[in-house]
Amino acid sequence: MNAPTMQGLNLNAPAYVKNPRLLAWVADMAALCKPDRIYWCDGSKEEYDRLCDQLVQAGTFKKLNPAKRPGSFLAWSDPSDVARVEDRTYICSAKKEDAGPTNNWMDPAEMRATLQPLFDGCMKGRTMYVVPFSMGPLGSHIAHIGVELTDSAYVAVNQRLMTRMGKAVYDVLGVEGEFVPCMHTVGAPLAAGEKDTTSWPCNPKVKYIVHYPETREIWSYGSGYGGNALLGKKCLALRIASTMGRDQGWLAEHMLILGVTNPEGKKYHVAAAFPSACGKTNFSMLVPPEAGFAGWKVTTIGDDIAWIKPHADGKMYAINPEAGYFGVAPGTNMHTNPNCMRSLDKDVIFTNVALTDDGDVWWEGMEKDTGKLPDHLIDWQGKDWTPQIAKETGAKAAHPNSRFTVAATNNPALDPQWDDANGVAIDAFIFGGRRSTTVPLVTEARTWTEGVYMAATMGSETTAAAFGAQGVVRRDPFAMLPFCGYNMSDYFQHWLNMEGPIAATGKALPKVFCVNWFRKDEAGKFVWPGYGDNMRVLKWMIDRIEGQAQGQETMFGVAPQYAEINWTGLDFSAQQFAAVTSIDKAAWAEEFKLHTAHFEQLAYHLPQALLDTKAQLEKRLAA
Ligand code: SAT
Ligand code: MN
Repeated sequence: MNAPTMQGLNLNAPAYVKNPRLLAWVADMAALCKPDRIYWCDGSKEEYDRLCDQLVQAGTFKKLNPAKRPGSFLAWSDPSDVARVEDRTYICSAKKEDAGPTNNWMDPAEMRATLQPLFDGCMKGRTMYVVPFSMGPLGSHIAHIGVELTDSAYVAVNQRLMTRMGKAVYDVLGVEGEFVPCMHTVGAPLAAGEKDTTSWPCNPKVKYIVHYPETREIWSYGSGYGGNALLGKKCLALRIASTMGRDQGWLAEHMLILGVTNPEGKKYHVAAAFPSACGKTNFSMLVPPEAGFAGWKVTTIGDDIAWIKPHADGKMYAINPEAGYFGVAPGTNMHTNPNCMRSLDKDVIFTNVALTDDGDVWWEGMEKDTGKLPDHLIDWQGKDWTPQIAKETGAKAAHPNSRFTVAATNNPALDPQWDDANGVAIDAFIFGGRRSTTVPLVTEARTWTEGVYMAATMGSETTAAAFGAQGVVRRDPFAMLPFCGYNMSDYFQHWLNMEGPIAATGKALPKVFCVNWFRKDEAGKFVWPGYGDNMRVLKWMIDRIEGQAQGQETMFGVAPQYAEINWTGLDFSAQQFAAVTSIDKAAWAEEFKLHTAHFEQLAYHLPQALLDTKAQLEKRLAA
């Protein structure tokens, strides 16, 4: 044991931790945060079980009925701590322009001065967990290591499911290796001798989710919720990694990665970006329709984040930096996502779903599987719930942003290459938002630049994954608006720059598609069935890759002809097809006005190529 003491506190580092910079940093942070003790996570099953037991003792976890949901737990958060807090999330680059107009910015020195007194003593009465993790397959040249210091055992156990966490990370780190320091506290220190009576410690008043892109640091204060507290996810794998990617020539994206294998055994890989809570997990676990798709298989590499590197062979290789799923529970059922439901059979941490009378979990949407609502539940706030109460008050049993945390290895559709250190070669990128009007079901960009334009101008109706009004269209370029660690216009340029090195090898770039599963009719009903039927669109994309579908030119790229889609087993008329693919000239004229406003906001460093593309599209619209 290394045993330097900091102000009387034993650092207690295991002998296998050999990185002097890490040891010094933990000592410094312990001196600052003043925890009662330090615990170094080894990532073992034994440790996981022990920490889960402690969480049960503390009242944070309820152990679910082992006959119904073996190895699983339910946590209910503080009612104020249920989503990412974008207005409390900061990119503290040295220069404000480098954070850009879409990020909150504060001068790094000023932010450090603000955080110093908050972190001073913030872990009093609590344990500081040292959580080492690899984002990406251990030792992969595309992967990066992070170490999170947290006073939340909930975070430690979630990190074991969400990342490659534990002892093996120190072997990769070695003496010299680099890691991203991730500081996290729930911001609820205890007075001397005070017992913690809260089952979800957090700071309901003060929250800061802070990134220093130049020094690659993350400091998170006051929240225990996923995206604010599991710092490997949005903070490291997107905000910090996107800046690393800009500097080093790769991409960190808010994308699922899936494999599609055709009946002849040829496999394709697709990376797809959608804003939070737009069905990324469902799409990544898609089950092709039985009729018409015999022999087709979809497999999951990742459901939320992709790190993508161009290679000298002219292909772009992607890994999933994560090792688990932190997905939205409501709406998930055997129809929308059977693979996900099967993933949730055992060894799951649920957060903010409802508890059934027999010790299992429930959320809105599960009634589709059972044909009826449960007679009685305890809702996510610990209150009685009955169908009658729901009818009278509109009370939801599960919070709309309630989540499950589960290891990827639980997924029956897990891709055999999901943990491949080299990643998989991407054949197509898909960009999609949630739009009830205007944007067609699917179009293919005619050029790389047009694809970047489509992604850069993506809009989506807001959801419960972030605090704030729901259902308003906001521009969410590349589904990265809340997750890009630097200036969005520089990010567009970075994407445009990707074309050069690939084109120089003589290889074709991945195709780029824009999709919208969410068009509604006059009655406000979704026209496209979505879910498994999205396979029909995926198949058309593969036909395009293989040069087997001619498509038809539209103002906004190449669209499928009705006859090019495999309709076997689905009753979907040419009229319905027109309703999801039509381009409404007046609506698009309005849409382009919104693109103009969006580009005006992003004027600083906005690539001229995007303005030129807009002018060309408007000319096509007028023609
Ligand atoms: O950011 S989270 O991981 O909490 C969920 C999301 O918004 O995608
Ligand atoms: Mn996400």
